[in-house]
Amino acid sequence: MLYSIRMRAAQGGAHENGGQHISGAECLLTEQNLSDTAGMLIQRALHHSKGKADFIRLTIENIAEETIQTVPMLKIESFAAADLTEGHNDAVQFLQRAGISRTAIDKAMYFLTQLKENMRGAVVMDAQSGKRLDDTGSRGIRVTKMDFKNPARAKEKLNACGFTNIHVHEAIVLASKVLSAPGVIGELCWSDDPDYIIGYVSANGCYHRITKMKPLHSNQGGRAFFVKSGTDINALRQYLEQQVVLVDETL
Ligand code: PML
Repeated sequence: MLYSIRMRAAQGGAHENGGQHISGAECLLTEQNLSDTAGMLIQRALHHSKGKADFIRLTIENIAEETIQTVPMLKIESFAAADLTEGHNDAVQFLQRAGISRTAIDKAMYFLTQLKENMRGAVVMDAQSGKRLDDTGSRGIRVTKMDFKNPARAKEKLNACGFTNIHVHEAIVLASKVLSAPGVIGELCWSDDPDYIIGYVSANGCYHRITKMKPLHSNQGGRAFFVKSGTDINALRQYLEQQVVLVDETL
């Protein structure tokens, strides 16, 4: 039997009461591993580069096995950018190759670099016009209920290719789920952690990992999903927030 465990942590009280988002993480696991993982997630919330959380929410939910969907892991390619301009130019190129317009890309870049407050979820944009299509405001759409199908095996494979940190392990799971969603053709992301400047573009079955996507010490980061015109945004949100997905690196 599988359980979903999710941690969300904030400083200054709960998120819904104005607390500043500090950390979030999740995995799917068996009952035997729940307690250890809960402890690990709490430690993560208490020791974060964005500060010490004073509000931590842990959610544990049983998952009906027959509802789980399995999707392939994206392949990963790494690009060493000399500076931010080169990193952003690389990102533009990968997104354009997927058929996303320059207007939409520029709007997403502008959105992510101008964020005034921390946005935990993602914005959804029309891949041609760049119009924001979700109605979630500063909350954004939050991708949850996902993990590797076999976490030990997948991490071993990623580590062997030099992708050794928790950011890339978690991001590849999320990006694989997002690109498997109906209507999504690309994603642009960089972290809001002040000490983490790597970001990625996922498109065309590939996670393009780009080494410089934002200035060091900046806490402006987030995600934009690009969708085909006519995508059913409610169905998309339901898939991203509710559908349990396992990512299989052998497919
Ligand atoms: C995040 O952790 O918020 C996003 C991380 C994006 C880059 C992960 C990587 O490939 O190192």
